[in-house]
Amino acid sequence: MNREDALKAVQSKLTNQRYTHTIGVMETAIKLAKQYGADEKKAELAAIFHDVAKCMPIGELRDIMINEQLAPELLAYNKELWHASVGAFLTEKEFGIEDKEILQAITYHTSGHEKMTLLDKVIYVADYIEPNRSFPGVEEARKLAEEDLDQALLNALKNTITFLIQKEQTVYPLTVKTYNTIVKKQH
Ligand code: DGI
Ligand code: FE
Ligand code: FE
Ligand code: FE
Repeated sequence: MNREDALKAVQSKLTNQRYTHTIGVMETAIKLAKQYGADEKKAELAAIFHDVAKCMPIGELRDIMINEQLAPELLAYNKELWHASVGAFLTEKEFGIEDKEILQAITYHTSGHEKMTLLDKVIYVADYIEPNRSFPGVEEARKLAEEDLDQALLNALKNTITFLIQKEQTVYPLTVKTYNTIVKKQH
């Protein structure tokens, strides 16, 4: 699917703000893919579809998760995580994108996972630092992404987990496993 058709496909499913975020992730993902040698076309498509399910009603997300038996363990955790699995499902079933690397990057864009590929990392980091994001620490996160993709990934996971703990929210075990895997590689 070309960029124009992909953008048109997701636009009707997203609020204006979420669409703007998606464009930002797309541009950032292409830039990171160029810099770190990931497939730019796959980065573009994964970025365009990564949040395709983000604006759906929670009940609808839950129904799809149950009916399609997508990651049942996710249902016991925060609903913020559900759009990633459902997004990958819709990207394949509704929009016909069958590339497994693209679908995997979408599935794990919120939690990460233990064996992240270059493309998975590019999407995870692009989602975190795209130009429309503003939160304390985003400048540092952007600087790290220019220097070292793994450091940028670790920083984003660290901040996300810290933020969740501060708000006394549950942390999905896979998010912690991802963090552990990266820390172990560093030492
Ligand atoms: O969809 P986006 O807002 O672009 O970004 P995202 O899909 O990376 O993250 C969505 C939200 O999910 C964000 O507020 C952080 C939260 N999140 C990430 N990992 C976990 C999590 N929430 C919980 N409860 N547990 C996690 O492990
Ligand atoms: Fe998301
Ligand atoms: Fe993210
Ligand atoms: Fe996103």
